[in-house]
Amino acid sequence: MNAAVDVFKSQDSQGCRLDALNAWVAEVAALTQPDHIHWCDGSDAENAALIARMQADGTLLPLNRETDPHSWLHRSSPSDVARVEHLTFVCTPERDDAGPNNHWMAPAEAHAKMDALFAGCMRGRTLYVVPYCMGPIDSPLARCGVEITDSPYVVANMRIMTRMGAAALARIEREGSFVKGLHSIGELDPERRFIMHFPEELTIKSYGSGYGGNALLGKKCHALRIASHQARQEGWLAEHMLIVGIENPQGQTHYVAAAFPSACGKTNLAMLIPPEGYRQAGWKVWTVGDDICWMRPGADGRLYAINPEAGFFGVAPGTSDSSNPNALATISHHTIFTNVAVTDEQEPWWEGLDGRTPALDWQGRPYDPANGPAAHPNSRFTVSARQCPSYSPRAEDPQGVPISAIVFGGRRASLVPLVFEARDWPHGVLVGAAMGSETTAAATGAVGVMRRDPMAMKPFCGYNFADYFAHWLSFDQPGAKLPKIFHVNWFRKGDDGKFLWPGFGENLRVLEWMIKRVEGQADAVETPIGHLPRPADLNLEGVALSQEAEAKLFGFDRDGWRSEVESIGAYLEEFGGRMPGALKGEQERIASQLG
Ligand code: GTP
Ligand code: SPV
Ligand code: MN
Repeated sequence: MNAAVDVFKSQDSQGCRLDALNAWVAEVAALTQPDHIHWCDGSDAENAALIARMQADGTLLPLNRETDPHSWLHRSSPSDVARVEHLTFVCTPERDDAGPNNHWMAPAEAHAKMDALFAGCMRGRTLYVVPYCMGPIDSPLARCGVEITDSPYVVANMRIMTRMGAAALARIEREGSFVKGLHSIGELDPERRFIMHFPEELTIKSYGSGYGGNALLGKKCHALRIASHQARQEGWLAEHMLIVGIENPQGQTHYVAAAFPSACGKTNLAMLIPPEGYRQAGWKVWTVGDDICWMRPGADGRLYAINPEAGFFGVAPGTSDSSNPNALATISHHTIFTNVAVTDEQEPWWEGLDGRTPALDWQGRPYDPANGPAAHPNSRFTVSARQCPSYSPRAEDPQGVPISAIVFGGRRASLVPLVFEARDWPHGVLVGAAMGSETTAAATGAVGVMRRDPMAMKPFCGYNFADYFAHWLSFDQPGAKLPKIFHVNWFRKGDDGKFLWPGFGENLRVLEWMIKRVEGQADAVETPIGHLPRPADLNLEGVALSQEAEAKLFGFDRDGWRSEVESIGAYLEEFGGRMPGALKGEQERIASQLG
């Protein structure tokens, strides 16, 4: 497959629109010195050859052919298991354009640093040119990119996560523009690992990691950090949101977009299975996307959204037949598992799956509870969205789906009630900007520490949050028919430290209330923080909530909110004069109502 060093894709075409791509590939090849260059076409034959090669060198380990046909296990380097936010940079000419929410480096310095790492790094390796499209290939909302990588594992994952190959290359040839992503796994040395973004140059350089968000450059690097910058210039939004369709018994479907921080429930909500009573009544749930949402106003003033991805890179631990049967069905074949455990029958296994005891842990050692969890807490599956039983028939609609409600949420053990509704769009933007959540294993560092994570974009916004909030506020224009904005918290804990809300499928009860609010058919109580339902406003039939649970999930703690809103004010201050006055005004208004 890699016999020829084919630097140029179409050398013979005159004035070809791939000139820029050809020139870049030649430049990167001269820098990185690969033994071979392979242009990916995305075909089955190409994928089979890559997989055979990875099986031969141990990058992919076979799983049980009967229970998990065409699925593979990848064990990463133990020091390369999550995103590295402290090594991720936004490199704008002006530091202030990246904002206090990003690590910043001057572009020239960052290029020099990265190019020194890339020099000669592909000697003895194959350079893969991976053309991809984020979004349905025929969608005006979609955008293309090309990732150059020396990792066949990255190629195989990109093939699942994006529209990769010949069709994407044809679109790039037509449009002439694309995002450039250069990636090498390098030596997988955490000391020589950087993820650099150059939004003005539509360029990404990533070195030293093979992990998802650091290495699959179409995902967080392109579809969020670079795309958020483009979206601001072009009048749309690139968000860390799932997209789900909720069909009521009358057959009407409302689409909801929800931003929760990493490992806080997006995949689960996107694939929700209605509780028994709802199923019988005719409720259905349709998955459009589980991680990223691109949306823009349509001619009718509503926001229309696409999922730029073609697959799911989902958290394995906690996925079970009771929590997420749709995910379990989705990953029953043609799935790449990364850092899960295996049973003695070579079946993939993780904490929360079932009562079995695994044979080998995620590092391939005989399982010993003294070594910690069998599966890494951030172990993941990569799988095509088309395998999902609830995959929406509208998921590939080039025009996107109209959004009725936007939901923000995080892990908040205390204070924050189950659900509340923002008064209007500017208040909703404040609710998103004020989001807080306890950190998870999706990024390296301490787990369970509360931090501000506005709109679940703290690790992913490619520019200054103050400008980002201003961009959000700018959608509130005459003629706009904007979604209602809500905030949820599935993770409120009781005095015993246990979750008070059953979560998962039961979350549909909360979504039903939201949809009824959108339709003007449900009640709520007005408080300074927004509209809260009373327990009677939700359908709680069949849910046994203790008195403590009911009080905490539906209660409004004025004193607690007074200090929360004060801390939100202090957070907004961190952005200085660049913070839009309208947002500070919202915060001040709520603070004064709280007294
Ligand atoms: P990323 O892929 O990192 O962006 O994460 P995500 O937001 O898609 O998170 P995911 O749905 O994979 O959930 C992460 C963890 O939260 C899993 O262990 C789930 O079991 C757990 N979880 C999801 N939904 C709920 C819920 O409603 N209640 C509770 N208690 N846990 C949940
Ligand atoms: C997240 O961390 O939010 C993920 C996984 O969705 S990654 O692709 O690694 O960013
Ligand atoms: Mn995510």
